[in-house]
Amino acid sequence: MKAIPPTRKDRKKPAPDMPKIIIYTTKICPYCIMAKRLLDRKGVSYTEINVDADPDQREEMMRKSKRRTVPQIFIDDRHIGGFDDLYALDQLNQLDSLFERV
Ligand SMILES: N[C@@H](CCC(=O)N[C@@H](CS)C(=O)NCC(=O)O)C(=O)O
Repeated sequence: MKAIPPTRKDRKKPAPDMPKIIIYTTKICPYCIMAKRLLDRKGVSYTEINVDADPDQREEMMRKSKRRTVPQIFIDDRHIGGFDDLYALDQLNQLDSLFERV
């Protein structure tokens, strides 16, 4: 059978150049839910690391953030903090620009 050349529509779009967002969470955590809701509203994708059953990841979260509470949010290697910090950045209109790369 003859191969059909890809149409414009079939061609893959380049992946958007988004920063890597990591959110450390636990299962029962209202602040984590609020933080994820805010990120969802922003339409950004993120990696969630649940530290409930993973002491190594919890250790890493505490080492990187110097905090014990969840959530802890990182955009690329920049530590944002918890939900309050994320929300405050958004209120100051300083969050959206962190999702963009130049
Ligand atoms: N101000 C923090 C509050 C975070 C917080 O209190 N998280 C709770 C879970 S929802 C927690 O980690 N509690 C355990 C602890 O305080 O050690 C934020 O906005 O992220």
